Amino acid sequence: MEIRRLELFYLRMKLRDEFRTSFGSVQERPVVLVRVEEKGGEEGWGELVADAGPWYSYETYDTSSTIIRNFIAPIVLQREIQDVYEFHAAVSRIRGYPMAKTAVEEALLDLYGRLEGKSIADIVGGVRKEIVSGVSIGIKRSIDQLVSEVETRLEEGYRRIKIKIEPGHDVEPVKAIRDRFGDIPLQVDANGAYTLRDMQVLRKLDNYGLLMIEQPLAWDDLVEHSILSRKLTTPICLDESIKTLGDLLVAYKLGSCEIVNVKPARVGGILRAKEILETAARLGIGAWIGGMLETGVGRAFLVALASHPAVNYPNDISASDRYWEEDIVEPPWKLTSNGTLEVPRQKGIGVEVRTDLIEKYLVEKWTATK
Ligand code: OSB
Ligand code: MG
Repeated sequence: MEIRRLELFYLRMKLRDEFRTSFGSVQERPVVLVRVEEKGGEEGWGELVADAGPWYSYETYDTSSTIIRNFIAPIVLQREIQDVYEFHAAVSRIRGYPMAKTAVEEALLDLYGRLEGKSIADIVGGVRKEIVSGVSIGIKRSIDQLVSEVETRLEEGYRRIKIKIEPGHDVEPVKAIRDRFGDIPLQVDANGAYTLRDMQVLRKLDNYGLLMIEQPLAWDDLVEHSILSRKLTTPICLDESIKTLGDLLVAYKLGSCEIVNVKPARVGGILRAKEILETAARLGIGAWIGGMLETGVGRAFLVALASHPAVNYPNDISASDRYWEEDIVEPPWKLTSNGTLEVPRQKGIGVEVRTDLIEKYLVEKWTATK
C-alpha cells in the first residue's frame, strides 16, 4: 500500500446524555477521524478515541493527534507498507501512545480490507455472525434515574448491564438493581476508584452475584489486584491495567484477574488486541471487547474483534443510538431483536462514512501528503 494522503478530521459531537464515571464526565465528545488514501484512490477510515483530558489514560485527542501529525503520518507516507504488521514494526519505536497508533492502524486495516476484498472480521479471525451487546451505564444523579435507565436498556434488548461505581455509589445502586430486576447479567466498573483499604465495601459487593468487578483498584496496578482477587469470589476484570500482552502475562502469573476487557485503543491496535485475545484464550482468561464511546467508525472495529472465538462474555458495544442522535456511518449500528449486532462481511469496515455529517460536525481538518 502506497499512501499518498493522510487526513485528520476533528469533529465536535454531543452525546445524547452526559456519561459520568469515577474519573469524570463527558457530554461534548471530541472526535478525531483518520482517513488514509492510497495511490489508486482507495481510502480507509479509523478513529482516535482519546478524550479531552488525560483521565482514562494519559492520552488526549490533542496530544495524540500531535503524535500522529509529527511522528506517525511521516512514517506512513514515507514508505510502501506491505501489510499492517509492517506498520506496527515501524511505529514500535514510538513509546506509548497506543490510541494514536490504533487510530492510524485502523485506517490502514480498513484500506487493506477494501483492497483485498476482506472484512475486518476476516482479517482478525472473527467467526461469529453476530456479537452479544451489553451496555455501560454512567453514574446518575439518583438511584431512581439509574433504575429507570436499566429498565429502558433491558427493554431495548441489551443482554448485559454494566454500571459505573465509585466510593459512595456502589452497594446501594447494585442492591437497587438486584431488588428490582433480580438475577440479570450485571457487572460494575470502578475505573480504579478503590484501594485495598476499601475491603469492607468490596466484600459487600461480592455478595451480589456480579458477573465481574472491573478495574476496582489503581489504573496501573497488578499486584494489589492479585491480593484482592484472592479475597473475593466475584471475578476481577482488568481494563486500564492491561496495556500490553506483557501486562496480561504478568497478570496471569500473579493471579490479578480472571477476565480482561480488551480495548484495541488501550493496547495499541486491532492486531495487538487480536494477539491479546488469543493469549487470553490459551491461558483460560475470559475476554470481551470494551468501548470508548466510539462513533460508528470505531465501533466497526470493536464489532469485528468481538466476533473472535476468544470472546466469551458480553461486550460494551451498544448500538449507535445509545450515544448518538445521528451517527456518522450508514447504516448506523442497530440492535437486533435478540440483543446483538450483526457482523458485516463486506470489505473493510462494512459501513459507509457519511461525509455530509463529517462536514456538519467539523471543527478543523489537517492534511499531509506524500
Ligand atoms: O472504563 O470501560 C470503561 C467509556 C469511556 C472510558 C472508559 C470506559 C467507558 C465505558 C463505556 O465503560 C463503553 C462504551 O459503551 O463505549
Ligand atoms: Mg472500564
